[in-house]
Amino acid sequence: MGWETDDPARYPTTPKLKHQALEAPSTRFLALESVHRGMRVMRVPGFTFQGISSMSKALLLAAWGAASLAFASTTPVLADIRDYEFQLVTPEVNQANGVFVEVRLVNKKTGAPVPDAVIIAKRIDMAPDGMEMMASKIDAVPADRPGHYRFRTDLTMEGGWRLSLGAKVQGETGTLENRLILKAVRK
Ligand SMILES: [Cu+2]
Repeated sequence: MGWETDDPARYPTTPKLKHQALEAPSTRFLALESVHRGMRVMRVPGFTFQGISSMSKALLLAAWGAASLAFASTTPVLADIRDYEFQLVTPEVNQANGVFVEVRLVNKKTGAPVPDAVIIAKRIDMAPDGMEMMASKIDAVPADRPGHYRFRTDLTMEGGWRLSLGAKVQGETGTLENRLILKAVRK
């Protein structure tokens, strides 16, 4: 049900670490959210942010700073990796077991296909239809065009599926993370 990882020898991080890396945005969000919660707690009637002691304000600002720092430290400079994007070749796929989902990786600035990326994480689930727990097995299989990446999966139910991909792009630092929505339809 979790992320499946490829080529562990090449990227010898544990699946858990990878999972965390891929979930980093929500972790960061939680950090910020907890600061928000703290501020909300301060906003009880007659006890406004302005009303709290300068010591508490300092602590609050420190917490905010720590959260921002956490944001920065889990987000390497992604100016380059953000130039890339996975795109679905076909947004509608036959609802069946053993079907293929194909994506292309493009450089958004040039439109050029990008070959030889290494898919380090992949997951497919029915999050778009409110069934994030409903994940299916997914395997990378060879694609016949450079810059294309192909997966075999079981689309066990009609409806919206989310394909989440994590990839390393040759010559770029950071990890590309994309979530693509496709539709499983009866043909
Ligand atoms: Cu479902």
